[in-house]
Amino acid sequence: MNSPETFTTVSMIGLGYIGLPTAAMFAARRTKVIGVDINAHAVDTINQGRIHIVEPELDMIVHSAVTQGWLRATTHPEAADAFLIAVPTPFKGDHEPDVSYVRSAAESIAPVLRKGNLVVLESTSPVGTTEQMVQWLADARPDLRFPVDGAGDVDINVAYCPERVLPGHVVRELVENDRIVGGLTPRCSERAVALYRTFVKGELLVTNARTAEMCKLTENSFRDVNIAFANELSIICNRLGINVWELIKLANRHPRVNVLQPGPGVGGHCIAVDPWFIVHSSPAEARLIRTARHVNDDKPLWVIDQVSEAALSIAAEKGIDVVNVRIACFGLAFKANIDDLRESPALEIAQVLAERHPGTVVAVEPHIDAPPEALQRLGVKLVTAETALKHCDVVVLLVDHRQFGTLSLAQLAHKRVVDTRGLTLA
Ligand code: SAJ
Repeated sequence: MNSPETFTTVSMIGLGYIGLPTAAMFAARRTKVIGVDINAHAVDTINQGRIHIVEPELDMIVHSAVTQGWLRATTHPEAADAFLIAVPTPFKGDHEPDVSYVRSAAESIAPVLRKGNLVVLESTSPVGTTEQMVQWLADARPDLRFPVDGAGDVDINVAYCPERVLPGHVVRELVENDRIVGGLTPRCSERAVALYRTFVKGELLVTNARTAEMCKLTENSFRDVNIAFANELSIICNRLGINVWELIKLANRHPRVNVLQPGPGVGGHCIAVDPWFIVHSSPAEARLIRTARHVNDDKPLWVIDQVSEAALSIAAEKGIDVVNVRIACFGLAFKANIDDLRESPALEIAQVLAERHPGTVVAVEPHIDAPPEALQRLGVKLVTAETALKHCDVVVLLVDHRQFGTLSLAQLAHKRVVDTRGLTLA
């Protein structure tokens, strides 16, 4: 059987926030990469040496990989030595994991698989998905032997290796972070380690596929539970008249305490999604993990209530109708110093406020050029911080962008401030 430790051609299925940077990393190490995506626009953009996502440094790496011929994108899988799958795994209905993109990806590569190939799933997945994926591959290719039920003598090696990079730092973290490699057999792990060694400088830690799947879910659930703790504390402290940011700073001086930061809620589509995969697999047992999700999901509503209270008191002071109170939302992104508005609690809050106060809400978001459509429809304008401060009655600080660090207390004097990030109180 031909199962080399060197991989001449790697195929990346899914060219999004993880797939494209990973493809670029292999290409930068002079491995031939065939990138595959169902999005023809993404494929065309990449083939022109450009990128369709925002990630620091990635544009230059992709540009040189494409112009030097190491990276090429296509909408149809082609033969390769290794296939990596990085497609979305959202949830549907009542937080039920949707692995249909993994299934489509597996079925799309099945016809071009050859003896000696390695297939690695990178998408965040419910426990058991890698085994399920092997079954889909085996059903499509009965002529090949797959590592089903622990079979050792196989034609195709399969492993799970979750990504764990932080948006905004992807290029560095892809190289430096340790990674978990969960092969369906020890030989599968060995080959996956050899593949990632192409560009990973961090440690490659070997386990089985189910543990690797659960490890990824655990990392993001750990963060979610800890953010929920901080968010709950912020609500309790508000009731008790305590500055939560000062409190956390003081508590964190204990050598074994490290409380995270409260915010307007948890955004992005990793931390707010992945814990549900654990809850779905063990609904009776995952009590804390489920509650943390609810605490974080409810936080934007609490912020909206705070803004409504502030607006009511301004309206009473000025003798105007509450709908005419002018509100400025500082930040729309899901976290600091990025332009990513996906699943952003800040955006959700701005939207509800704009519905309640038609025509009087403005947004300040230094990382985008125009308000997203949902806000445009509601008449929300994007303005500078200066303009916002000049015209508004209530300032809602939603994202701790670097640019907002320079807001002075003098500028905020005479305003009602709802500070969800501790920008004025830290
Ligand atoms: N947040 C807080 N308080 C905090 C930290 C974060 O409110 O103290 C909020 C952020 O504002 C944001 C959300 O949580 O709305 C998520 O931000 P994040 O920086 O915690 O994480 P992501 O979603 O950008 O990336 C996470 C990372 N996971 C962990 O840190 C355990 C990253 O390493 C993963 O690769 C990524 O999820 C993923 O793709 O799964």
